[in-house]
Amino acid sequence: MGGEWGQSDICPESAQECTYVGQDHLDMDLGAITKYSALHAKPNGLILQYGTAGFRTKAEHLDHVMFRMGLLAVLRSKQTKSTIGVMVTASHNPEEDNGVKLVDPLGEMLAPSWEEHATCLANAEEQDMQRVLIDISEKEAVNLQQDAFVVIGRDTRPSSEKLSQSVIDGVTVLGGQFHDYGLLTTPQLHYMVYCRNTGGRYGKATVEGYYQKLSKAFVELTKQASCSGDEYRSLKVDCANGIGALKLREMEHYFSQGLSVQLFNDGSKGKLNHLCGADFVKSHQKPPQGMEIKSNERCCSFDGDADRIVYYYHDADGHFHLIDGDKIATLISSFLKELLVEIGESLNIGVVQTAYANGSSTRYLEEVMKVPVYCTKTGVKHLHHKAQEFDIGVYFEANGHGTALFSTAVEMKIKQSAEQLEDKKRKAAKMLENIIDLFNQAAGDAISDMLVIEAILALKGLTVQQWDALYTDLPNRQLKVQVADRRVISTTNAERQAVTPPGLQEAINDLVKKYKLSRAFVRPSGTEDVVRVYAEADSQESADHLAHEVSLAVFQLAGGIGERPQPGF
Ligand code: NG1
Ligand code: ZN
Repeated sequence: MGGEWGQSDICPESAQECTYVGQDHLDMDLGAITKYSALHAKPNGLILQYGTAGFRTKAEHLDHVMFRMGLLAVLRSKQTKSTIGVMVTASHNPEEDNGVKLVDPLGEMLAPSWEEHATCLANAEEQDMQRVLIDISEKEAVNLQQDAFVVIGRDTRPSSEKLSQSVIDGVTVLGGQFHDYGLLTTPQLHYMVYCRNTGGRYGKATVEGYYQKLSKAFVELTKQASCSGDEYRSLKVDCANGIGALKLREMEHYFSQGLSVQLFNDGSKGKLNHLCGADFVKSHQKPPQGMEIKSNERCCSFDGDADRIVYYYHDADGHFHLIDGDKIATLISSFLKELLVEIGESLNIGVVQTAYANGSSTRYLEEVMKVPVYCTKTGVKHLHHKAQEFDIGVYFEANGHGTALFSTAVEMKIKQSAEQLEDKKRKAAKMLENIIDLFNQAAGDAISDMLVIEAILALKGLTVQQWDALYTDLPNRQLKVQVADRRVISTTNAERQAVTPPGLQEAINDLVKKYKLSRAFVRPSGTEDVVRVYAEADSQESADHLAHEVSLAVFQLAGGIGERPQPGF
């Protein structure tokens, strides 16, 4: 399955699964909806699913989806009586792709029941579209008299401008008000939604407001750093030829007192995400093209919509060292814990990871840092949700998507401490107050995370090598296997164990036993039509062998198609 319509095509049955039984509705201008919908007609037979990152596929198949997501955003806004966000992006996917996701009132991912509505609405044939729309309103008890407000952002893909216009058409035909922010990073759009729904308490809902809030906190923090000099104050940034370049360039002068950034892959020549960007660097474990790296220089890469970041450097022997989301989470949580000890607060701090987190990072956090670690299913909404359970929750996917969340009670407490405590403690509390401001608490944010990391390195006087040396990653390998229907694989225990097909988990257990310090798991991808295999072990050779053997087990037991997985990478 899959193939022709791209990565979101994972649920051909979903159109029939929608059980809407509608009646006419007087509060919608059905004539106008029909008329405009015809201008954004759905290609016959196209089925897409609202996956972990919204809808994603080739840009030319998305016009109707955009229009319909404009309609849905209005309904969600009316129902929640809040501003809803719509982001047009396909993140790290190739330039030809595009995608769309809705952002809920507190800057979070769309609620699961509305993901189902999104799928049904996107897949309804033209003649059924109105009925589905009405039925969603009824099911969700939407008051159609309520005002609606939608904010829209888009990345730099050539297709994004036109597609965001289709979203606007959908919003207006249902009588919604909107603000089009134009070009934004994904986390900036999340920030705007959060600001607008919290009466400006979180920040000003403008790009300028975002720059000012983050930069002020960053400059305050770095003023306190005793280490100065170029080594600490300069950073090379690979912007994946995407929106991150534009926004970082706009923002640069706000924080230049504390950090000087040199931008590469800024979109002036290369193609978006092509041989560059965080996803490329993480999955190929090598530096991006288009960036000259001298030994021990600190470098980082954003992905195409600037919600992921990874760091790296070349050592004196020319070896490449990747510092991924796990090590970022470790640096951040260690620093936060130290500050809490200094302030004398015993707050409940937790780190949230997925099964892809390197075993060494989990061990280091639990055994050395004594920080509790939790594992959730893949996809930031799961991590974000879990992180909200703590006073301070730090979450990162190994691929560099993550942030830290602070409960309202903690924010208040720290604010008070920053005013009341005696000198040394007050300084630590003030630092924590600024760190809280520097994090984008609505979503993982490459720009915000970069500034947090840079501030911590400067404050602790850590070089990139010292940071890297906190622990040594276990060698690991990720592979993809093509199967006829990846839904035959179901998992449990935060995706670390396969429940079906029968015999697969037993086979993996037997293979894992053959290697030292080993671990392996398989899961169906939520964004590609493949099964993902992950293995780690005490040596690269063992990790590679284990990954290959597990791939063969998947191929045999889960209906592999095409060529059998071959050894060697
Ligand atoms: P899938 O395709 O479900 O593995 C990938 C990433 C996720 C997340 C989503 C959304 C890995 C192994 N998986 O999901 O972490 O970022 O894309 O973009 O990195
Ligand atoms: Zn992204």
